[in-house]
Amino acid sequence: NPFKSSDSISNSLSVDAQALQEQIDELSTFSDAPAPSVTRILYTENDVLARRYIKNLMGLAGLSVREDAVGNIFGRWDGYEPELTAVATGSHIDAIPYSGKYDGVVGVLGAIEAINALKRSGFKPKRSLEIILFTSEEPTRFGIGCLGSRLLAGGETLAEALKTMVDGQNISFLEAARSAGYARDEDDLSSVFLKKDSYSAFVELHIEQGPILEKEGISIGIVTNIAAPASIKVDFEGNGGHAGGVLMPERNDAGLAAAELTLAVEKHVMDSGSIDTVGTVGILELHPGAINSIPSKAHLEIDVRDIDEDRRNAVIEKIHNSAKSITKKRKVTLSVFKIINQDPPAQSENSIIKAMEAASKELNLTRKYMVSRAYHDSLFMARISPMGMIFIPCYKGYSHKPEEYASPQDIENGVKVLALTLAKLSLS
Ligand code: HGY
Ligand code: MN
Ligand code: MN
Ligand code: MN
Repeated sequence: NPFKSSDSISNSLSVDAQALQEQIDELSTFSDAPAPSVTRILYTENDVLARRYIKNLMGLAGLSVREDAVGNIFGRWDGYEPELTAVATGSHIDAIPYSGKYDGVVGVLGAIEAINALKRSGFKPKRSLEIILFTSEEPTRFGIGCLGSRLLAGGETLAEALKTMVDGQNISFLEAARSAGYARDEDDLSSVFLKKDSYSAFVELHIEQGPILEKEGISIGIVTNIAAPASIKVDFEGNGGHAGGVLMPERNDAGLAAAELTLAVEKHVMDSGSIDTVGTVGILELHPGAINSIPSKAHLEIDVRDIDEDRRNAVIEKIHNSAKSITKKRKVTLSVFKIINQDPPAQSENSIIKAMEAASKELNLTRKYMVSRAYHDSLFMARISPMGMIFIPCYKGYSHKPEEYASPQDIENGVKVLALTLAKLSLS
């Protein structure tokens, strides 16, 4: 191995930024929404086409490719001591409706290009390097985020729940998985669970999805911890009725109950005592959804996060109490109040933070420690492996919308830091 240490690699690393940009653009065409938006939902035809595109690039990079029962895809570069636990990296390529083309994608295509750059530099890994394409990071189709990485981290309750889970069109998870060529002849998904020490390190490259790096003109974000996400589903039910014929004192309007709870979410979040608490009602559906019919049912989905788990849980408690008091005051029924996920935050591993910092320094890139307010597959990989995340700036912090953008230079910087970090961790 011409490189006994990783610092001699930094000046021989060459990233093909143009090819990478072309791949990002080509991948974005596998979408159910017209450009520049991207919609790519788990197990849909465009998801399958995108997966095929990535598997092909993994093959061209000389990686051996395997897939698990739910479609997590692994591309491996064997090290010269293959019996050692491997170093992993990766991210996701699924995209929520009408979003952008960089979220997740930079950490998958960028990881393949990082491997290509290491190969071009003559580097030989001691620990094998493995790229993971997590099967679905977004919650869009089955209402729970990080489905693939939760299972890899040993999500027993999720594996059980998936046997009966259906999407908005009443298609079961297993049916959808099988339509994409996964979950053959097995209802039991425990084969997906990874053993505890499968990896000596896991590192994810991702756009910041926030404005700090761009605003401060800093090239690299070194993530110290990932905020704790939670999601809640709520249904209110009332008698509904004719918008003209029913006088106001006779009504128990489910839509108004949902509106009041939505404002209560904002109030409890704002009163948490910290700017780090955030809350969103991203889904609010009224039934029957006719202008002249009093809503008889309202469905809302609440996303609450904080870097402090107890503070977040206290807000959830208050939201639940508000839902109950609104129910009494408006004489509606609270037919559903279901916490879908209430996850702890994750801390990055110090040794990985040091490796990412050293890599950024060797590449003369400005860097900054920061929190990830978005969740990522890293949040769950942290349960079975030491974890680290590398952020690159994105335009005005935009994400989850078509204006999402990261420059080829910023992407190249991120790929180089990832490549150098993987090299260091592989030789450790
Ligand atoms: O919502 C999130 O934080 C992630 O981007 N899915
Ligand atoms: Mn996302
Ligand atoms: Mn993402
Ligand atoms: Mn994410």
